[in-house]
Amino acid sequence: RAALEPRAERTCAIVKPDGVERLGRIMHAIGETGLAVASLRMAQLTRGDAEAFYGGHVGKPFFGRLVEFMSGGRVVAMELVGPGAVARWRQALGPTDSEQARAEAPESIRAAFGTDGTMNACHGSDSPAAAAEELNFFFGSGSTVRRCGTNQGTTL
Ligand code: RTP
Ligand code: MG
Repeated sequence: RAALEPRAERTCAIVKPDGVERLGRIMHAIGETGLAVASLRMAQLTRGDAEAFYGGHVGKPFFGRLVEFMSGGRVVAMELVGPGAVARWRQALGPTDSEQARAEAPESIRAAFGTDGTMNACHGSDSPAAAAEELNFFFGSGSTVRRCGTNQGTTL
């Protein structure tokens, strides 16, 4: 019966600009989580987009660095769906700091693909409510995020 089935949850994953260079390998790692890719979009964030997306971090010492990084190249945003998607994806990512990930979670995506504390390959929503907001940011009908990966001018 539907009520007894594990509840399908959704999360917002982003392959950050440093991860896009190794997108194929990261997609393979996403496949290994068992989560389904329900939506996918390549985009180029402006500084304003990055400030809005990470608005909860305004004022933190790393905020400027984070905004420069996230708007410095293309990203790939995805909607991942499956039981416990939020926690499952964050578990696959490992700790925020890539060096800490290599020490504490060597099998994790950030251990394999991240560089340091800011350039850490991928993002994951930290709650179902955050996931809903973030998915709306990239995939909602009112999204103003600039698409790329079209045949009309993507610059590699
Ligand atoms: P995310 O939101 O990207 O999935 O990462 P998170 O939850 O693991 O970490 P959070 O605290 O939300 O930080 C957001 C992103 O800001 C950058 N950051 N840099 N000390 C630093 O240089 C620093 N701390 C955080 C990272 O890109 C981090 O993922
Ligand atoms: Mg976060």
